[in-house]
Amino acid sequence: MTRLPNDFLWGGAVAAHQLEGGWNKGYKGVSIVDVMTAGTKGVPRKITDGVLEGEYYPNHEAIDFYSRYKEDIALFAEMGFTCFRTSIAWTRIFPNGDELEPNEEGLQFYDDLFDELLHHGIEPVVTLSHFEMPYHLAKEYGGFANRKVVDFFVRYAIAVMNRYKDKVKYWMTFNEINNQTNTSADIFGWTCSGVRYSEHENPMETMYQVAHHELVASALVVKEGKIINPTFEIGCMIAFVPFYPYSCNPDDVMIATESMHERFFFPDVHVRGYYPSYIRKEWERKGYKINMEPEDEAILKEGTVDFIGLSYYMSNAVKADAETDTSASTDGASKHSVPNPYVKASDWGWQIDPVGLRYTLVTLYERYQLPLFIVENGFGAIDEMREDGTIEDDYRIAYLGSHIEELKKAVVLDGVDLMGYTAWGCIDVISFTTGEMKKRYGFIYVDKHNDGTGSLMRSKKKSFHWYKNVIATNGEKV
Ligand code: P53
Repeated sequence: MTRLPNDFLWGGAVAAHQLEGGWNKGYKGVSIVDVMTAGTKGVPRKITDGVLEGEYYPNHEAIDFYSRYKEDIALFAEMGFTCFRTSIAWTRIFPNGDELEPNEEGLQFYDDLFDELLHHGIEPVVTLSHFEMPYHLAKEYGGFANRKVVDFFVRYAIAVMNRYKDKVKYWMTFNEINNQTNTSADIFGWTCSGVRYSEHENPMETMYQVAHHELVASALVVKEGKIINPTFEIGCMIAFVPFYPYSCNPDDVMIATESMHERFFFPDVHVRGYYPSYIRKEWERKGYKINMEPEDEAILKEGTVDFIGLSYYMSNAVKADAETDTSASTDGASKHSVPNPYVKASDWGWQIDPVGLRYTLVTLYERYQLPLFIVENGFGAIDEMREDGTIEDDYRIAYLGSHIEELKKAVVLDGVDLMGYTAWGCIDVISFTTGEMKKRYGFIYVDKHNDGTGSLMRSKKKSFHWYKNVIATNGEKV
């Protein structure tokens, strides 16, 4: 094969909370993201105790996709998307999370959304949990630290998989489930699991307990999903920021290997259905006691995933004798991270490395031999609209183009089985890590600003026309 396969899926990716808005419409409940304020580079977002008067919560309105999705989907169709990745807001379906019956208005919203996509020949790719569990479950139950939340999640997943069984074929369970291995910044545990690790006596031990609950929940959902529709393809989703050894000093190489365990831990369990030896050894060494039910071992084994969804934005380098503070970092760094002198960073400090994408694909494919799906990749930048209304985002075209070139090598030269590519934030959305609007990823510009002002009008950027051509030529013209 010298080209990408003809059925390669091309599209864009978003998450419900980052674009829908309508945070209290259609009987939607308050989600964990609805209590997060806006930050900026180096200034973390605050997590408030409920929705407070006088605070600005950027996700409450976001870009109002909730009422404008038809217009936006028409633009995606114009670019030639063959798939579109979004998430279902759990709080639209079960507003508090512990109800027995789903909310019909919420279910209807996604019915209409998926119908609109299918009408344009766009395949929906759906994440069940993308940083938005009901706030009630975080506040009253302690989030996924509590085993009961597994049952609530499975109930929610079954409700939507049943409802959309003839509309959605591709599913993923937990978005970037591995973000929470950084327990020193509360945003990650909060958004992955509704847990603030800083409040726990031993954050890492709690993190593994939470992880176990989510891995069991994911496996149960895979099992149930296959009963609902055996043709479902159900994957996991990992934020893959590879760690390179800073040098060929064997100590650096070994620290990179150890650091990569942070990346492999979750997919190792999702794909193989059991805990890897290095984790069992870590638990033993540190005296961690992770509570497991007798049936869990079988559940993990029987609920392994069909494919691996991944996000790729950057790489990281580690040095054995470095000490880094990661408490305010959003760049996938570990305590041994150092800047890589061979690559440049974005304005938000994310290190740009297209070759790292091929390295990631090859590494994952050789380890797991499962189909891979790049469900996020993109470049967050400040875009300037000119007087005539045009936006010349050549830097974004350069970023995406160089990454697409590398993914092609992974398929054509290395034989990686790659299902598709969805560019992150195909329309400008609220930044996850900072809550800003000015960190933009889109092919479509949205007139909205950090302070919440703006007309919400949509405009095509230069990259819109570029991506359309990439898709039309199945990646040949980059
Ligand atoms: P924003 C770290 C490393 C790679 C991906 O982020 C990451 C992160 C942050 O945890 O997150 C993903 O908007 C996430 C999206 C998010 C996107 O990256 O902060 O799945 O929800 O918007 C980009 O620039």
